[in-house]
Amino acid sequence: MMFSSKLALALASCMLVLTTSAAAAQKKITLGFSQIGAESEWRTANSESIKAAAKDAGIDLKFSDAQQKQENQIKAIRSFIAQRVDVIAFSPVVESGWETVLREAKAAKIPVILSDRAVDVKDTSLWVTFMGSDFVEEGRRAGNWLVGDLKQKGMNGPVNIVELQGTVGSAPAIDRKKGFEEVLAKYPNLKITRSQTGDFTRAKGKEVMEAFLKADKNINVLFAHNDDMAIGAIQAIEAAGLKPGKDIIIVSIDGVKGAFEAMMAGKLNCSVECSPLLGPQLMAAVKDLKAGKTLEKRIVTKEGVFPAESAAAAFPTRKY
Ligand code: GYE
Repeated sequence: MMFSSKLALALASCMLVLTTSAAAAQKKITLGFSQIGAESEWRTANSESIKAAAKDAGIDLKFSDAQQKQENQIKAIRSFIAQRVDVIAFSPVVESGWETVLREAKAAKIPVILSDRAVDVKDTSLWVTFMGSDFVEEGRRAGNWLVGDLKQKGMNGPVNIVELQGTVGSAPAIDRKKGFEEVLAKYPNLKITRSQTGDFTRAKGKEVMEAFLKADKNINVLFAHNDDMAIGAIQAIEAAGLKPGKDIIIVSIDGVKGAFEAMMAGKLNCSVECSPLLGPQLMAAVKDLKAGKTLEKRIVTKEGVFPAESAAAAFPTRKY
């Protein structure tokens, strides 16, 4: 009797261990992701990368599209907190205004990963890591490519540059401008004569370029903070009877398929790469966090520069 009750107890506890470990194995990690919207080819590729990588990693992804509105992102993050997800990640549409909601996530002990864009908060313990590109460096790369191209073309006189900025207050718009201007500062003959936001969209890029062209007959160069705005601007330039890529030199950022097509058609001169394929590294970070590992505070994406001459050779291997 003594023996059998001990055995029963051992068996019961053994089964308990088995069932709890099976439950743990079955309990998927949940990740709440707040995406900005679908403003560009880049963003669409980024969303696809995140969804595919979550599936591959067996992570339960709660994906929310904010349609370019910060208030929608804040709402989404609050709902992730209420649902008690394991990890929250988001791509902040603008840099400022995140303190309150990030403090709420911290109080709920849910770690937050910044994907693609940075936030401007004093207390950096409010997020665990920021993964994405170095946007200042991208701006510099665009500037340096331009300087080399002008030199090659023997354009030593005054050069008038118009700029299509990204979303006002966003990290890539602020930083790309900064990096580009840093290079221009060394060349007094290169001047930004007009600069306005095109909100990272084709439609806005086209509209603002139309206005630039109406007001100004002396535009030599267009620097667009992303390819989509450059592609919109190309339409405006053609509609004005000018040749994009020839009458106006165009350099933009992202390296999306549409940009490669424009380069191969001779309408875009250079695209600086910014990879949207952040999904796999995001899922790896989520798993590392759940395994109790400490993450690097900054994970930088590796990228290149594609002048038009290299477009046809690189095109078949492009993944976005
Ligand atoms: O360059 C642009 C998109 O944050 C890096 O956002 C991203 C930028 C990208 O809309 O096309």
